[in-house]
Amino acid sequence: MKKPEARIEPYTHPAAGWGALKYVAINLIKEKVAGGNYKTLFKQNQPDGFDCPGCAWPDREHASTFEFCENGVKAVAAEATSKRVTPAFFEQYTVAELMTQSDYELEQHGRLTDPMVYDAMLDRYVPIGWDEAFDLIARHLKALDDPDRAAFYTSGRASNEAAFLFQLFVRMYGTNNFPDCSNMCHEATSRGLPGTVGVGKGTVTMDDLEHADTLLIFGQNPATNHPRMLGELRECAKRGATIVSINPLKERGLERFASPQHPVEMLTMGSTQISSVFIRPKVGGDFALIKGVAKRVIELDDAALANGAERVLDVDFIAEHTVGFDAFADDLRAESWDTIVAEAGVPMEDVLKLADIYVKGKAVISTWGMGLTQHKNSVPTIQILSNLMMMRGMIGKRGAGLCPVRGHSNVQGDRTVGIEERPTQAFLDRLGKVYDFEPPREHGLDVVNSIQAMLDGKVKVFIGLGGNFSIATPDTPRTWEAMRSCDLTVHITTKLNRSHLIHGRDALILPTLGRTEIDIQNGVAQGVSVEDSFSMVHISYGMNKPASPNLLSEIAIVARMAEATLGSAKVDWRAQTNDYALIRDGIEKVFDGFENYNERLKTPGGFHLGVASRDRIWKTPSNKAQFVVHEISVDTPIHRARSRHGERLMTLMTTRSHDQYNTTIYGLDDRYRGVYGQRRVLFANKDDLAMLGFAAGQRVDITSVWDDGVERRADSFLLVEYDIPRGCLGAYYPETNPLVPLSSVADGAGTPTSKSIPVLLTASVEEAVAA
Ligand SMILES: Nc1nc2c(c(=O)[nH]1)N[C@H]1C(S)=C(S)[C@@H](COP(=O)(O)OP(=O)(O)OC[C@H]3O[C@@H](n4cnc5c(=O)[nH]c(N)nc54)[C@H](O)[C@@H]3O)O[C@H]1N2
Ligand SMILES: Nc1nc2c(c(=O)[nH]1)N[C@H]1C(S)=C(S)[C@@H](COP(=O)(O)OP(=O)(O)OC[C@H]3O[C@@H](n4cnc5c(=O)[nH]c(N)nc54)[C@H](O)[C@@H]3O)O[C@H]1N2
Ligand SMILES: [Mo]
Repeated sequence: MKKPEARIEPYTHPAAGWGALKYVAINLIKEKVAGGNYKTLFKQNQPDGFDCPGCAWPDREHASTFEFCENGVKAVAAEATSKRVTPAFFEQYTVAELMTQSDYELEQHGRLTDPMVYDAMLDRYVPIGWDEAFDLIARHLKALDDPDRAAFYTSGRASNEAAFLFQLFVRMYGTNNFPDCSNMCHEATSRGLPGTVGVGKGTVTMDDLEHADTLLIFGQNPATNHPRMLGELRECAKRGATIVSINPLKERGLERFASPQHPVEMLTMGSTQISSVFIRPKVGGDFALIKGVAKRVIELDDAALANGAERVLDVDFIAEHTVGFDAFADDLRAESWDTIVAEAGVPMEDVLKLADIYVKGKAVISTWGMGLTQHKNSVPTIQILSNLMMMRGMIGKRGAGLCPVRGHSNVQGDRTVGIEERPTQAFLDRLGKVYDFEPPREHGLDVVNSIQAMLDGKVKVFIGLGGNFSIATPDTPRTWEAMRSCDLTVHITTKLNRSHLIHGRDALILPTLGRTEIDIQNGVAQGVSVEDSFSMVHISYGMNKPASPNLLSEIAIVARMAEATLGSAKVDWRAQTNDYALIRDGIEKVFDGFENYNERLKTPGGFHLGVASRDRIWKTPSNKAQFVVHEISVDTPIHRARSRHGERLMTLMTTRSHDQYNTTIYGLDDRYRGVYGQRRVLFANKDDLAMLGFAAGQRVDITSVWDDGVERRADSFLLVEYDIPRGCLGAYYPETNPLVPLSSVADGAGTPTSKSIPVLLTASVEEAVAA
């Protein structure tokens, strides 16, 4: 493979546009997508096609026109690649040899074709029959003295059917140990919102987006991670809506956008301005910023009241629908502006400007991504944001609402159908009744706690339904030690990744169909269903020929694991595999909102699952939306580290580049941020570079500051001068995951704090040696 030229070159064009088309062509060639599979791209998100495995942004009524999305194409092309990882491939390399390849190289080998088992004598993966593989799993699971000694991971691409069957199998086996990617992603949303509005999901739909006059986009980079969202934002901007980006970085894609859907814009080299206002808190400054805005709303309302002007608060909404407002308002009045400004890292004018925009809005939507959810105070941040929206009744009315933008295409659906380590007793009662068994009642392990339990010798079997656990998770060396201490690791997967190489004593790689592939069971093509960020559930049918005749669907793999482990006395697992409609019947019986599931999936575009808070029904203990009081913490690990190390202490955020899908690296460019041919870069403020005595272009080593005596480092990052607030640094995930301490998590959510890592920089040892 020719190594691409590494360079830094600021990007001056609008997002998407011709640049995106060019990159699409490059990707299709690189992935060697076979002729017939090109047509798949045009069936993405079509009524009779498949759900894009890219992201969880909803589809415009599962659109009838082809919605062009560069990163959607990359996701599809990665699955439709004609490259294959066959048993012959595994014969060529020992696992130790494969370990020397980069994550990018591992991914580039293509689709896995056959089930493989680890042979310790050879240090190689060798072929295994499916039956033997399931027997091996069953033997390990049955040998454990307690079902809680196994952990069952789910990544958010798994369909509702696969996820539901997986949780049924695991709960019948006897544990609630369900670490999932959501634990690292929107967990703070799922834990925070129930405390304020009762439901851990967003309240808006596409119709609301069409009627909003103000959009506040917190900590999100849609041009890269939810490109189809830009099409919607473009419409909003054209309509005259005010779009504010609240982000330490001025992400290029939120400035200007050229829509490939609109030929005139493309041909005239035109573009649409997206965000009109950029508010740039320091990393982790959102809680203080939002609290400042809320305080200002109170001040404006007090003034309006004094002058007999129109109230700023929605007093009717507050009176009829909420509890706790007085204590909340008192706390805001008592909060110090100095603390707000210092902790938000923005000038007072910015707080006032944001408050002004918010109170002028008649229909305000707040969206958010990982910039809000991966900090120690993420749960309070989500709660104060929903409280801010409640102050003006911006929930459950047309054009307004809460809009967490999920990551994986079915991460929301997986949680809906029971992938949840902290299940409610009511759900367990119902599941147990429908399937005639006594489910485990104790709460189980999330991602971080699973890793800790492995380190403590308490979890010995790991089974992963998709994902790349060893790379996506924090504290890489400790996580690897944890995984290697297992008796058995199993990965149900489409492509080779590092997690397959960080294995237990016994290890299996079980290759599966991707969502773009035709899934025939019992002679009939099966569809699966997924739920997007707007709680729309729809069916998805694969179109491509499977990558290998020896692949099983995820559902078949789960069912056969279950059958081998538990037998078929309670559930006829084979029947479920033969007809996925039977699994949906089960989902319908266990969960509200899925009435006539199979029938309703036939509606083009699917159906809305119903979100109580959207209808102003508050599923909280008080049956009202709740205002909650949180203080601005000035004693966080970051504060403590800074008091020890002074201004040299930096806060590091880890984000995605434009050429990756989480741990899957498609290419080495991040063109909107001007980075080409490399990933080990570190964005830093010019004044910080001067203060630290470094220059752009120099390489540095990064060390985390944590109090457990463990050295955590990531070496040799190229310093790039960047427009980022002082005291903050940015780098890509997953290269920086060794820096995230396992014990550094969001309070109440357990999410690794991947967006706020206290670090110090030193000149790279490599560089020092060379000099
Ligand atoms: N092409 C592509 N699409 C994807 C993915 C992918 O990797 N590639 N991943 C999918 C998944 S699983 C997810 S969860 C989503 C992720 O989508 P995003 O939420 O957009 O994820 P990130 O790139 O991690 O970071 C988002 C933004 O947070 C900002 N940020 C960092 N720290 C802070 C902070 O303290 N405050 C604020 N306000 N902003 C901050 C960063 O500058 C960045 O713009 O995308 C999904 N879609
Ligand atoms: N430092 C840092 N760490 C982070 C984040 C961050 O922003 N910063 N983000 C976090 C977030 S938001 C998330 S969601 C996690 C992601 O964590 P994961 O979901 O575990 O990771 P992915 O990279 O999405 O998983 C990719 C792998 O999934 C497999 N795969 C792909 N498609 C399919 C399929 O259809 N079926 C099956 N069975 N397997 C498939 C392929 O083998 C591929 O290699 O990472 C988290 N980690
Ligand atoms: Mo995610």
